[in-house]
Amino acid sequence: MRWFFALWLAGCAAPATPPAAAPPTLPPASPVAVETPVAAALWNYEVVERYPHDPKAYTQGLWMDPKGQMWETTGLRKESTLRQVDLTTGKFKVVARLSDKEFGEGLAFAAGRFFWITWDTQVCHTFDAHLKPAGDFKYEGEGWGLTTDPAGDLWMSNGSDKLVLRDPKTFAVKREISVSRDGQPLGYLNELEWVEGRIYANVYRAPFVAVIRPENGQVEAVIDFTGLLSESDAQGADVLNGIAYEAASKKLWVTGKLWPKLFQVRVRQGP
Ligand SMILES: [Ca+2]
Repeated sequence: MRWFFALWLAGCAAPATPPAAAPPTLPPASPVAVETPVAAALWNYEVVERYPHDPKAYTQGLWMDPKGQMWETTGLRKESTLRQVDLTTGKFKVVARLSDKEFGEGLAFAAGRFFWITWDTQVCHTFDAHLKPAGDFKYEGEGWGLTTDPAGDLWMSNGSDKLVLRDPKTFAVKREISVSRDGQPLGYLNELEWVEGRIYANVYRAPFVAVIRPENGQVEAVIDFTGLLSESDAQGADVLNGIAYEAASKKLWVTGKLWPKLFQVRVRQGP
């Protein structure tokens, strides 16, 4: 009985404070609160076809329209052009130029217009289907790559690990994702292309194209294009840049800045 009495005494000696509020009931932990990063696979490629490409084209944007017409934008000040390119011969027709102070970047087609962004002047120029100027949009930061998703929205890169989703009617940002490879931010994302529910992105100054899940920014795979240019073709060539995909035929093309060749490639999901 002594222990019971001691407990009773201790209870009586306790200061008269109001009973502590019951701890709040916590909601169950959300199973999707933190996503486990997936390890990016390493994918390879095979060349389906080789085509000539203007070795003076500082390629920034590449887009194949559904009728099989290739379009390309080039950069560098005083040399930034929008071109209609004949895939098989590599011959091209310049259909628009930027002012001398501007530096052209990525290209996409959405809502009946071409969208052509600039590197550091924060302007996106648009052209209608007949290539007539159709108004400009302002944006903040740099412009690097641009592509369109099946909903008709635009995805844009700015050289960081961020991709933003923009409304083609207003160019307003609807969403932003951070791209990560194996849990680490993957920066220098450049030219973009929507391919079968994924965003393919050139990684600037690397022979890699990242395969990005648009819902969470995770890099599912990296396509290693090392060796795509022969040693002789690589003389004077700059980095890999330029991806185009035609959904109906499932054909994929890649090229690079000052590359003398443009390639139709098939991606192999494995090393
Ligand atoms: Ca592209």
